[in-house]
Amino acid sequence: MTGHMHVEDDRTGMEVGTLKRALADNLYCIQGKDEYFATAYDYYMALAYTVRDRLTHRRIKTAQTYFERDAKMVYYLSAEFLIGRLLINNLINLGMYDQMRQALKESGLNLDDLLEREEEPGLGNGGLGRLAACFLDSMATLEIPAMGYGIRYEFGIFRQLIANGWQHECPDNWLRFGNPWEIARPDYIVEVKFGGHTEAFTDDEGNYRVHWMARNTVYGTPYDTPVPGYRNNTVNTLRLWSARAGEDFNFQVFDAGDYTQAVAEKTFSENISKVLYPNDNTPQGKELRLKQEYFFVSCSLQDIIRLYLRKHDNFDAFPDKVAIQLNDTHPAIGVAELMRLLIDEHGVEWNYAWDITRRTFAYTNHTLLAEALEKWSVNLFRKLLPRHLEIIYEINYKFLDEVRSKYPDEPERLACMSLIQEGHEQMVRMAHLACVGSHTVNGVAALHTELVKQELMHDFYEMFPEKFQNKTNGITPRRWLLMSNPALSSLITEKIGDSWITNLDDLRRLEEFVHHADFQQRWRDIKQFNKQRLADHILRNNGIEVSPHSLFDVQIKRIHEYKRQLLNVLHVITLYHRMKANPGMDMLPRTVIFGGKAAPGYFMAKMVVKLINSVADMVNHDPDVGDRLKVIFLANYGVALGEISYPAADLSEQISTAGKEASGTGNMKFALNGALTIGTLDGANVEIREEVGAENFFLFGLTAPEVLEMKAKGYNPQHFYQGDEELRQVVDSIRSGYFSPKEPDLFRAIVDALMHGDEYMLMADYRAYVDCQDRVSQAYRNQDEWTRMSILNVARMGKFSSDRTIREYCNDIWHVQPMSVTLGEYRSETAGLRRI
Ligand code: 26Q
Repeated sequence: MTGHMHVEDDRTGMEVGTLKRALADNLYCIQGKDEYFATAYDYYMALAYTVRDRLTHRRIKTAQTYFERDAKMVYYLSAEFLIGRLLINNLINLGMYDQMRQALKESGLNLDDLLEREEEPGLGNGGLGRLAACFLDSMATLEIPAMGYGIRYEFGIFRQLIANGWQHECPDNWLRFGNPWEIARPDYIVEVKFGGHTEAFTDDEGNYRVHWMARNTVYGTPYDTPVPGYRNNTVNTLRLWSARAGEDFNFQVFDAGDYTQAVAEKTFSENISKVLYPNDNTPQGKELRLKQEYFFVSCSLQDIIRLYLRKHDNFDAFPDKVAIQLNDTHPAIGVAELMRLLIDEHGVEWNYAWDITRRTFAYTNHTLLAEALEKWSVNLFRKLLPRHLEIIYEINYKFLDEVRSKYPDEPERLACMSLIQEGHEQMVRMAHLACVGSHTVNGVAALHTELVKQELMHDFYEMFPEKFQNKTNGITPRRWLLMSNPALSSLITEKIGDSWITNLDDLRRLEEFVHHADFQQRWRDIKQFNKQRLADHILRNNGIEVSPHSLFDVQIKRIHEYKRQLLNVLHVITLYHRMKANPGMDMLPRTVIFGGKAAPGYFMAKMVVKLINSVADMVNHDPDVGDRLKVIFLANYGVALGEISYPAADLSEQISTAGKEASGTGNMKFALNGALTIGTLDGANVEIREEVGAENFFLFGLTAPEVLEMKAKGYNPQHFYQGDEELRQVVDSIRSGYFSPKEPDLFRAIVDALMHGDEYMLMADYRAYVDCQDRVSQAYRNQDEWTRMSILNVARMGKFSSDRTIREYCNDIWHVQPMSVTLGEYRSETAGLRRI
């Protein structure tokens, strides 16, 4: 080291020369390679470690700042964080993208090639997990003292393979080559107990106390991943817990001689953080899932209390220093766990503990599907968490007393509101626990919140109206525009400056250019360029050539009946029949693109995947169709594939049955990238339409009240079948085996679902949808008009930045303030070593 060089420049500097040397050092010292032996993956790792060093410096400063100033902290508890690839995000947020590209170039390496080497962490299913990741980005960017807590799944969401049109699942062994972003913290290991029984006793002061004699212990090791804000010095932490069996595992059982049982259970506790449950909006009541939930919640709460007690010696200030957000009911056991920790472990008295608990937690609801509300059998609870069951009973007893005194003449309310559902098997209702134990309950879009208040949790709303709030979801403009659509970002920045990146409302200034012919032309060229990029991906992966001049009609999201991918297929088949009946007809060329995973046990969803692929096979190879229609199923849809799909879409399919999609966030990613939406009045579509203007949105279908009304009057799907010739043809062709000639009965279940019951009202909405699609095609023929609408959509999407959402959580729920981090120099003499 030369004498005059700053220590900071040396270890964490961002100049091209410094970066080149750091890359070489990391390749040598961490990967243990030189240029003769290094693989592309080694270069990727060296690059990632070089970035991590810059993050670490800021992360330590951030933690120090929060600690020294005893900041009120937000703890976001979520069973899922679908963060996506980190390298490019970290480069951009640290403001070192250009320098790093240059440093690599001067070292003979190409950044784009290395970016592709990163495994995508798939630690989530879909919307809920991705929302948590957008929130982390916004909290760091807004300088909010915050930490995410979750599970370090060894296997994330399965990789989807399509073979012969069917979905197959492959384990996602994402850690096999190592993860350069995480740092293990074995010094913060915590113990989590399971099973056994409880014993009451009287302590020295004569108080009633309970001892939980657990059957076994699992250890949680935290792994920290840095979360940088956009070009500030804040680097927050995502702390994920990994499970290990205890050393002295279960020795009582050993003594009893049941050796095999003990060893089997050891594997069982190490299974806790093994795999993400791949269900989305359909909870599976599996014992291992409940263990996962309790495991990460207990680890996190113990960690939160440990951090709090470094600055405090009693719990008086706990709710003023700690805000805990429950991302759905998955961490709702936290309500009982905090009570247990306060009462049993820290000797706090019940009423005081209950007051602290309720002032600490807030709960976000993400669903309107009554069947998707989490419930756990009381027997399972008793077996796994006997102390928590006692606490839940006690909470319930006191709560039902309140209900009784508020509504003395309405005893029927008790059964509806109880935390315990009676019946042949008693169940714990996690949403009721979360609601009773929180100061605030929020929905994720305006319509959703209204339906939570009026339908899903109406009794609770009547009893605690002040608890309920709306917090419309948002997405981070860093990942979903700046990073994934560099061409459009540059054009926008050229015209209005770059303030939109952290103040998305500034996109409004694009409206000024909406009539400029040259601006429109560049806007179109960029969409064309992004479509070509997706077309290349499709050619490589599906072997189908699609025209970037066709309308790209895209539906990418988890496969679920309520999301109605099947309605989209019915439209595709309609277009196909029209061309078969009239081969020469002038039809607007379309490429209809689907992507999404089906839960492995969800039969109907898997049948829909097969149907899409069967229709695609028929349509794509029919010479009568030619270039006018192509159908593509993109395998293994996830964050990375979303990043190339949203920028390439002309049309965004948001067609759920009204009243079923809580919010949707894909709808926002499309619109922010200049796609127009065809959609129902569901979830956040309502607010998107309000913002972009009804004239720039293709609306169709029943409204939520109309759906309820039609069902109440006795809905008969066959009425629509009889009354609509095109619909009849479509259903008949599926039923006759037209798309499955070798197995004519293959899609029987799909046809039956449509014709009998049609729970999601596809038949009722079919005509409105197809007519609306015809209007879309007409509109697309006028490219100037379409481009104008596309620009206005982007210009008016400001509301849907997750920065706005997080500001609202901070002001209305968490009551936390931003805290800026000042970056001192990195000096080894002030770092950790001097303490040793
Ligand atoms: C629960 C118990 C056992 C196993 C699995 C689950 C489970 C897992 C994931 C239940 C639900 C989910 C995911 C739900 C989800 O993604 N909901 C979506 O949340 C988005 C963010 O708020 C909304 O935009 C979507 O509308 C909503 O569907």
